[in-house]
Amino acid sequence: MHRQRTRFAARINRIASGLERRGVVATYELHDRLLANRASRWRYTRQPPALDAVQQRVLDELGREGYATLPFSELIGNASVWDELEADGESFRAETEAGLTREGSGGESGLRRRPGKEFVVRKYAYGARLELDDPRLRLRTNPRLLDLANAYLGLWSKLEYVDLWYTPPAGEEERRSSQRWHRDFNDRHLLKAFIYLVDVDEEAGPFEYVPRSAPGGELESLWPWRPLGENYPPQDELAERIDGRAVTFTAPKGTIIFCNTCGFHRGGFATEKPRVLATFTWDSPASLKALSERNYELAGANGTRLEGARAYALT
Ligand SMILES: O=C(O)CCC(=O)C(=O)O
Repeated sequence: MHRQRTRFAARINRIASGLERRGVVATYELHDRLLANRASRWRYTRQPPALDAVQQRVLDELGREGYATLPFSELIGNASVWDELEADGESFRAETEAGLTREGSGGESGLRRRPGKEFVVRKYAYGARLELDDPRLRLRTNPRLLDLANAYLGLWSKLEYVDLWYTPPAGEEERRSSQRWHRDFNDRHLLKAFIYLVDVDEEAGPFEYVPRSAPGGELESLWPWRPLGENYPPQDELAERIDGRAVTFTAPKGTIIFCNTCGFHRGGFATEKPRVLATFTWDSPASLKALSERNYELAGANGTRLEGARAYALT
């Protein structure tokens, strides 16, 4: 009797989660095709950003390869913006290393990690409360970045995720989770930026990417992106199919990497040295309606006012 009940409960759960999945996919498709994204495409078309030559080059590379990389200072010439980010990175690094030392001696570290991806320490993880006039948010709404994201996605995007990451070296463990090849589940319209805050060589777990594997690229049909689809293919088979085409982003501190992570990517497999970076994700309103969740909320405006695409990205 008990066994039967358990089986019955498992079946009901399967049906319920199957229905839930279908509901999520249907909500996403509806918002992508008709509701939220249509409105945000319309806003973009009415007020397209004016890009300069550097932004245009990044946009062209992103369109062709699914990624683009350049020195942060080439994109954002105002040195104080970099100085602020670098200082933020340094204090996060110091706090994290102090926490890891406490953890190593059996104490409470107070470090933030996400379940399933414990190998990355995050400044915010979920539930950050950011003020509009917080210097850390200023970079995130910097038009040099946001205009590019919107031009690439062809709509007014939402800033979904902002964070600093510290990946401690883990020796030669097995690759886990996002250290393995995968497509991100968040959205079909997705752009991430990773800004290296330390020099990253092979031992610091560089980001890696398969060019032209995002939707629209010639490798899109390899285990293609689907809402809630299978996003981790068999690793050996994938390696065989991409046949050495992956790019490894070993690069100096101050490098920014833009990429569409609907394409295959992996990273953060730091073996000997820590990796510290800042990361942002822009996606479409449809994603926030169905597939993803912001990792921050706005705590208050303190008299700062944003308008147009910048306000839209944060609300
Ligand atoms: O840590 C990395 O380099 C990869 C991160 C990643 O897979 C992701 O942000 O989706």
